[in-house]
Amino acid sequence: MEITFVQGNNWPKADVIQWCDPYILMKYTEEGSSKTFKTSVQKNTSEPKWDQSVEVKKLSGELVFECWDWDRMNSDDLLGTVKVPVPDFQEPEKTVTLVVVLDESYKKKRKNNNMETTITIKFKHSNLQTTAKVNSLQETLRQEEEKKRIYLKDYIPVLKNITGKTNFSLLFSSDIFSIDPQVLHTKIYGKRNLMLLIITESGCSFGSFNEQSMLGDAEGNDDISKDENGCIFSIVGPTSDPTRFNVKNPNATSLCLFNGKSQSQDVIIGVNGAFYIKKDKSVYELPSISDYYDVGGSHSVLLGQFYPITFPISKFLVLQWN
Ligand SMILES: [Ca+2]
Ligand SMILES: [Ca+2]
Repeated sequence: MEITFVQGNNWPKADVIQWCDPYILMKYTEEGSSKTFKTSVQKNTSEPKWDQSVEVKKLSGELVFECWDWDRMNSDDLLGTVKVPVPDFQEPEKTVTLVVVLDESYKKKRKNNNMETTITIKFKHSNLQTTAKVNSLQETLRQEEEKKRIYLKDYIPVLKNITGKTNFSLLFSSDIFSIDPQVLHTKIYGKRNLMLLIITESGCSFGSFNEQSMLGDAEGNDDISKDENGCIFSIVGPTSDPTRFNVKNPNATSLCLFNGKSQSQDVIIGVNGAFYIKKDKSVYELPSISDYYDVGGSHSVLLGQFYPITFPISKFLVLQWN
């Protein structure tokens, strides 16, 4: 796991002339041994920003964060402490803001005494840990699949028509997983006959279908770069009836899973030229859709409005058909 010390807020005055020189000393147990990690010192501030990370393995017990003021002439001042159990979470990363239990003598020395003194810490699993966590949810996913078969009851005949296939299994559901590149990679990489299915809060439902499997590129993105039978479709949307729109140029990259480095940071997965899904569970349609897909004109066929308008997603599912 990677632990990142992001920032502190509303740290108390701890120096005579200047304010405070914050650093954090983290005490933890790694593979059974006691360890410490010290952040850099931020000078003369109540709002330190560290953005500093440490890699830790097999933590146990609790994490102790001691909040200190560095002093040039005297020994440093311990301002307060916060203790938390080693976090257990399924999503790839989790950011928490912890309230520091301040020493009595510093409680009246904050710029804003109505607000707590806090530290913000980000915990991030390594990719391998994320994969293991996601795979351990197989039973949950099986139950979710049963629920989604009921939920999709009215759609299934249409989806069969679009794919020409007869049955599906559920690989991903935004109701149990976060929309994250590593989680999606674990579930869909190398698999054929993938369908993205999006249902927006405004009631549109649409998606994509590809027969080919994803390949990785040098930048860590996964895509399907050639699929003659690739399509997007609308079930409920601006077009009146469920419609399949075929790809115009099978050589153009279609389904694409972004690693978060290229593209904008918040685009996670999408279909080139058609639509993209963001980490914040929203989706948008691209004006270039008519260049890539046989949509018979340039009007929006999925959502009714083009980017930069984004639509909150109610459900995002990935199905594998056979
Ligand atoms: Ca001091
Ligand atoms: Ca100081």
